[in-house]
Amino acid sequence: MDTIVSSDKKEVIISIDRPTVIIGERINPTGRKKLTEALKAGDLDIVRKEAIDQVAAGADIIDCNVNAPGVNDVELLPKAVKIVQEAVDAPMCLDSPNTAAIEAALKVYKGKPLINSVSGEEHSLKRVLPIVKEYGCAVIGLVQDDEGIPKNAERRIAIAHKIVERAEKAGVPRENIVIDVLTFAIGAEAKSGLDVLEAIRRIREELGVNMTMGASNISFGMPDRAIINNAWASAVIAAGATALITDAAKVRPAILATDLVLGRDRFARRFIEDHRKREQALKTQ
Ligand code: THG
Repeated sequence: MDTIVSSDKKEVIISIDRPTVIIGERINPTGRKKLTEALKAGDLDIVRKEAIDQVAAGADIIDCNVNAPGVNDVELLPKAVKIVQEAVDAPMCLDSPNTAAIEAALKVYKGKPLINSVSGEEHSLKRVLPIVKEYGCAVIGLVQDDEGIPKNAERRIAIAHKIVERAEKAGVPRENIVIDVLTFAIGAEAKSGLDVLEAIRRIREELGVNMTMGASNISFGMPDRAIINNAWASAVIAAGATALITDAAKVRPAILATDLVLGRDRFARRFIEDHRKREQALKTQ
């Protein structure tokens, strides 16, 4: 199953038969004071720079979240979209809990974006799916419902089924849904990792949809986060995730190595190319 997202200049295909797609997570004020302050002041210079740096680091799609207390993202998200689309060719993932901001951003976006996100919660299904249908975009389906993030694999799988069914009823084809199985921080919920891997395997078998996963949430509150994020990226890709929301600069080498050992990098072309680039960068330092 192919999930296609695009800008006016570039198309990206998410598929189990292709290399893992990297959704760059860095345009997000969570845990970033400087970015939050800049966004409050309406200053989008960091947003532009992050878009350019992430593409240089190998991000395929740029997630854009400018939602923070004190920021009117109905106004700011469309501005950020324009700036990112001027700066880079990569398609975007429009990210906001505020449906009005998503709609405002869709009005100016050129191409077919990914929306982050709809969930299994009633209010979300009702509000977001009609917009996804109207604009013909793709959407991330968070495996979470009115009772919160499930604490076992079974419930995660059931919510994934519910999201796909409701989307198809609303006229959104299955290939435009990318399920996100969501994980807790490993420090808070030790069994969560295994549940998520089981859910990914079963959802792939039962629904065949593409799946994404934030590869940085699992390590919140732990030291050496990059090591944990890399291990987690390998595990979820091996289980069947096809797109990761992550920091390309820190996690891409591990993703390429995982694609290589899983036979998703023909002739090791991508891995070797990336190795050469890193070697070159070291030499010119
Ligand atoms: N699924 C979906 N969307 C998501 C997530 C997900 N969006 C948000 C998040 N998870 C992915 N994005 C981030 C962004 C930042 C961080 C983690 C995940 C992060 N920030 C550092 C911190 O908070 O300490 C600060 C980074 C810095 O200063 O450079 O870790 O799972 N669909």
